[in-house]
Amino acid sequence: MKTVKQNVHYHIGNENETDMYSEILNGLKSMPKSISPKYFYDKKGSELFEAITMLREYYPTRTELFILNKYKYEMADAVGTDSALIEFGSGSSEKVRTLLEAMSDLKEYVPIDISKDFLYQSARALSIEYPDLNVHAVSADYTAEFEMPKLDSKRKVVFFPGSTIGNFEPHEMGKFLKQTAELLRPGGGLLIGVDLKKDHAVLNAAYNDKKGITRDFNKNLLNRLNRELLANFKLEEFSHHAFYHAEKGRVEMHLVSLKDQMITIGNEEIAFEEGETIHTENSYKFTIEEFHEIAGLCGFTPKKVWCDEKRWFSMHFLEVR
Ligand code: AVJ
Repeated sequence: MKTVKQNVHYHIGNENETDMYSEILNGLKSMPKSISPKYFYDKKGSELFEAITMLREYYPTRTELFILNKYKYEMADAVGTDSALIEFGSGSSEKVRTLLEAMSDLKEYVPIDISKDFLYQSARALSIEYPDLNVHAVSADYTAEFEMPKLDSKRKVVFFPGSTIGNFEPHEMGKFLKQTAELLRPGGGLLIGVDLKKDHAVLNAAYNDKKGITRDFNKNLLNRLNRELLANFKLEEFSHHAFYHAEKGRVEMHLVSLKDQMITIGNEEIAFEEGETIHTENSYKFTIEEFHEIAGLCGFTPKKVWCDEKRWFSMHFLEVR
């Protein structure tokens, strides 16, 4: 039997300590009602998000991949030759493959993701494709504290694509960036995808696609609560509402109750008024200057920015002071 050379190592960075039921119940008892967007991504939700990234109206994924592919050699240069590349929320490690095309000398790649089985499987697959790369898969919630494996490289660079940073509230974003700066140490780098402010019609269309995939993605959250938390939401009694809130600089997604109704979840009851919403996501948009200012306050010095021609999406390289 022929064995395939693999340099893949598995680590537990932290254990998930949040209790989904109490967290969601808290959100549903709050005024206004809300649920964290992290709960979108069960199996069906991840598949629906994947389908969203292929929609004509949803420009971010396609645009970021275009920027990555066009400037991968400049990005590789910024990362340098004796750096370990650490990816937050690596998923299937699809985007990093574009970078790796320009980084034949990279020695260590550290994908970090909360969904352990999928992470380990993706790390194994990547390791077969790149037999000389040391892959350290870390199962962890990267927004909390986690333990890093021991690395050989002199410098660390975090890769954080997808504009996932837009899901954080301003105070969470600050906390996250400071925590990342601490992990990286002075001289370390951050390569991050940031979605930009633009024509409101473009933003509204991206979260209200014609095929209704974003609607299904939003409403799938109710299916998940029905299944996993023994709730009894009727999907036809809620509608998808997504819009750009210019003053707040964010796209908001909500689920709107179409009538006065009572919902059971586990052994609790939640009352909804007609028109009342569950706020399910914020997706903040930035100008390049706004992002530089926030990152600057958190210990980073902006080094380089890459954009598409329309300036719809940006990728930044920053260094810890
Ligand atoms: C994965 C958080 C970047 O905010 O655009 C897509 C998720 N929500 N359509 C985004 C999402 C609705 C996406 N992020």
